[in-house]
Amino acid sequence: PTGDLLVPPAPTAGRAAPVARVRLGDVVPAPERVAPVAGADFVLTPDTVIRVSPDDAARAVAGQLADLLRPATGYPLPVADGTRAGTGGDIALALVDSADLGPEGYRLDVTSDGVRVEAATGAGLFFGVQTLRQLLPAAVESPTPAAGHWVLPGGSVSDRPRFPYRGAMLDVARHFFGVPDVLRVIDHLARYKLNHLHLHLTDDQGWRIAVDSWPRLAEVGGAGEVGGGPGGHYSRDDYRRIVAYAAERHVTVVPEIDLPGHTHAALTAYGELAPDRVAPPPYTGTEVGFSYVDPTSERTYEFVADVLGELAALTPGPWLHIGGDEAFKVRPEAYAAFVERAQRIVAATGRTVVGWHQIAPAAHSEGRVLQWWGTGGEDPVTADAVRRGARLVLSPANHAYLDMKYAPDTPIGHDWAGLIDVRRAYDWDPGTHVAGVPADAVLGVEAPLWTESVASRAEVEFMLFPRLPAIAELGWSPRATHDWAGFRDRLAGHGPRWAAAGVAFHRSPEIPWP
Ligand code: TNX
Repeated sequence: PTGDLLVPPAPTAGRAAPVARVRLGDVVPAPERVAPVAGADFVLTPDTVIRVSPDDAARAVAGQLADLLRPATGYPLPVADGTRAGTGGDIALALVDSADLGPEGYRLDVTSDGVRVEAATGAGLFFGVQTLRQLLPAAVESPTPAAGHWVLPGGSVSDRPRFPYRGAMLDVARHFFGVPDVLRVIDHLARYKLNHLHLHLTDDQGWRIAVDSWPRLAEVGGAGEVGGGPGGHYSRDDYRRIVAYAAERHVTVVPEIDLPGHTHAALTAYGELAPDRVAPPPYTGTEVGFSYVDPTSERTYEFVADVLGELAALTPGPWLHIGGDEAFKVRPEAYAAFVERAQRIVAATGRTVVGWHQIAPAAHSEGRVLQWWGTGGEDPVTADAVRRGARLVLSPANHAYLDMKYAPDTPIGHDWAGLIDVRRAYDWDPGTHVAGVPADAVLGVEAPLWTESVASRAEVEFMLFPRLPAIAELGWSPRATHDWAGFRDRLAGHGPRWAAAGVAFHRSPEIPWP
């Protein structure tokens, strides 16, 4: 009877399991090595147990795996200590001592007997689990029980990232996004093995983080946004929640306080920081480059030290981003002096400074990172800063800016850096992109989402998907895997996953969606 086709066969020993519909290589970002084995597919059943090596990192990832799989499968998937060889039917997660997997790598083995993920760290196990998740049918993304043959394709994957820094930026200043929206973005990063969330916390239109020593920044400076909406800000506890949720997913939060320009919202709260000492009215437009804090005033540096000090205390990660872009009204010498002082203030907090590449002319400071958003391939000033010791995070605006339109008829977004379809987001090489910058000076990649025209969670997702996975693949996958046709086909399989998960996305015509 045809009705039987809908019922998953009972996976008793000796019985042929259904063949997986996802192939082992259908993973985004592309893994370093994939070796399929025919006839070795694994079937998840109501009796599957998740077994872990007896340590907290493996237990934590096992809990996350169970949380991912339970809603759609409806299976109990208990987590138990002890990975035993020779017991069939289980998923094992094991921390192992292995130098070649590195701090984020993993190995995944699928046989008809069981699944095993090995890594040297919790992060590696977590990324291995993201791969495992993509190898199950798309229906696994459903938040409610779904019909599915829960089959994983047989074989092994061994994998680790090309670059240590793989990120996305969310501009919460132009439009404010509440904690649940930010947590959902973190989930999206985790799916694609991105490990940094850059929060653009301040700009002309809003100041989004509570600062105890300067309370009006958030109370007054946070009460608006582009277009005149109510805005908002994160309390210290909100911010801690975001940081903790990210950390559980091996994502580091990179907070940005944009200085000395893009500071109009701060000036509305504290006129004493303004060059003319007069607090201006709020700004709800989308121009850039008109505002700055007075670089000749000592009060400005007290403000910078107080804000960055509080932010460092709330932020366990190593980075503090000081912005530095588009301070058009500050003369170059005053600008460089300001940046050098801000870099020293960051160093005093024990953190490493990140800034947009405009900070390149300033003196080097230990470890500093420039976020490059140019549109060409030539930038002698940035290349010189790299020779003086800076490293780069690449966010070329004409490839990686997720606020650019996909096509002329994209309903939201900009086009000053051109139109960015999926192929344009994918077809460049972070290792060779900027002339005179060697691959070993490239820390990684980041896809920024500016939000002048992006006002809701659905609009965020529409701009992220399907381009974010392209940038993620550039950050993670070895260059040898780079291949547009292959990427396009792998990416196509993610449409049904996003649909099942309720994620809005742009149905780019270049992708052969099923
Ligand atoms: C430039 S690129 C900016 C942002 C805007 C963005 C819009 C950079 C560091 N600054 O202030 O939001 O363009 O695409």
